[in-house]
Amino acid sequence: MAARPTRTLLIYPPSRTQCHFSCPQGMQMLAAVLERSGGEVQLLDANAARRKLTVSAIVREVEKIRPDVIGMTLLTPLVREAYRLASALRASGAKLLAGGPHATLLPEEPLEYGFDATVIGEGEPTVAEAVRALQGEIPLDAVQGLVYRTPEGTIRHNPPRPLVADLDTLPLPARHLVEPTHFGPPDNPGLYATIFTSRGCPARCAYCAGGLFGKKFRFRSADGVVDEMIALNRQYRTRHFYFVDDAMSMDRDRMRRICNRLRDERLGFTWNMMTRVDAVDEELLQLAAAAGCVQIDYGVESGHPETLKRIHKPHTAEMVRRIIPLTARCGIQPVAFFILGFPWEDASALDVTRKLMEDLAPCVRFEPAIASILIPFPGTEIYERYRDEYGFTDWWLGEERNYDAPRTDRHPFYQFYMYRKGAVLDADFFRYSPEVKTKIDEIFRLMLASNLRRRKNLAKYLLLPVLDLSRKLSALSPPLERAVFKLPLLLRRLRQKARPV
Ligand code: B12
Ligand code: SF4
Repeated sequence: MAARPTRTLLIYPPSRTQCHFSCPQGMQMLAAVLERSGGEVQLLDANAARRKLTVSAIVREVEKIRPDVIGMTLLTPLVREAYRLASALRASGAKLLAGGPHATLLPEEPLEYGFDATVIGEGEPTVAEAVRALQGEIPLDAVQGLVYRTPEGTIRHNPPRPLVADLDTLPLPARHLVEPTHFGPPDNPGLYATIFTSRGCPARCAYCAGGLFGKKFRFRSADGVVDEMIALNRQYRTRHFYFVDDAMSMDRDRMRRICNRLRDERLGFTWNMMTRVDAVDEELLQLAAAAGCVQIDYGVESGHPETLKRIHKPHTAEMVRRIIPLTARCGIQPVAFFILGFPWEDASALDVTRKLMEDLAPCVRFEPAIASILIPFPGTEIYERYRDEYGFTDWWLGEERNYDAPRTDRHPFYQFYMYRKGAVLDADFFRYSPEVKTKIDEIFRLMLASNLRRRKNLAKYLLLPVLDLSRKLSALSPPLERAVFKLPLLLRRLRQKARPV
């Protein structure tokens, strides 16, 4: 009887605060490669919006699936849960393989927490060989890009794996393995699709935890990208797409070719992209709008010239002042991401950023996200430079500073509402002064007030006065604030549980 193919289960470990409206690209890409090499693959995203899974629920699933190898994606703030999961999965007998941004930055760490090997960087060229090696079919030392423990107990780093030279040679993500109703409502499961069209970035922003895909930009062909959109539309009726590249329009010629085809073929799709302020101009923005682009996310980060310089941002505040209103004039919603609280910033430096935000407010939508307060990710310049001074070495392994936890009990209602799942201010990586904390609060209020102006419901009028009352009461008497806002806090918590963001 022929041996059954190796069964690999790819798991995205649980986050205590986040959920996904589409299945992460990385898992689908790895699954496609494993299928191409003749293996059997299943996907388990513990953060699927309509099917969040806890560690014990995943263990039960694994008992049913009985995989030979389990591959896990490691992100820094989720790594504590991932290690807890790994230890719970040891009993299943499956070999454990780590990959993803955190595993790439610290490849030896997962080996201390129950993993058998780590794949560094891009997974596609390595994953199938790594699985075979873990099954004993080929020697572990024959797999480039693999880190593992030898039988003698020493850790071995094999030579690195070269980056994929031509992204068009990669298979399309294995979307057929994804259960769409785990991510979107039953009447519209293919809500939107994420597409990755380029990799790499030569910039080295001091806070950026990217770098997994190398310093050189690599791009898929324009036709390959549009063909994928058309195929998705035919198969899943998807009409809205979200390009998750770090800076999609860096190759402007390719961007023009993508837009020209979308416009000329009148496909009627809409799409969002992330890009850099220095990677667009008026002609490109007009073309993108005509081709269905409805939103562009820009990482503005700061309005303070010294901060922009110190974090090596490739744009200036003047460029932001020009490009963001221009994006809006072209009919595309600009969304701006900011990072507050760089360790050298005092309240007056934050005021400069605040001024830029006020100037942009009439046209921009702000994204007050978890990362709107600086997080020192391992491997970044910020982490290396400040970890000793502020004592946050290896913060992701402890509970105290792990912000992937809704520590709502400590927050007055207004903070809980504004930072949503954010406990980053609690983690207090950079021991902010009370003035800086107050300024950060004010700026979050500004972002919220600006976004509310666009809302068409009652929240537009009621929310800010309610939040301001909570703020005033908590300054006066925190116990009084807690008593008055007990019910709203409870309702808000329940709502977040029912419909996580
Ligand atoms: C889209 C995105 C999101 C979306 C995810 C939506 C979705 N459904 O996928 C949302 C908005 C939810 C999100 C949230 C967060 N994100 Co995010 N996100 C991204 C982004 C922009 C793209 C991810 C992607 O699809 N990449 C494309 C795929 C192909 O790459 P990949 O996932 O890395 O997988 C490849 C390799 O890593 C490797 N690999 C991955 N897993 C495995 C597993 C095995 C076994 C193997 C062998 C290999 C392997 O092979 C894959 C193929 O080459 C990246 C930036 C980036 N350029 O990657 C940030 C990024 C991954 N996010 C990041 C962070 C930190 C977060 C948050 C934790 C927020 C925060 N700032 O604290 C949250 C919570 C995490 C969560 N997902 O629950 C960081 C991770 C840094 C780190 N050190 O961990 C990144 C790198 C951004 C950055 N530059 O800082 N994110
Ligand atoms: S933040 Fe953006 S531009 Fe800066 S290094 Fe990261 S991916 Fe590149």
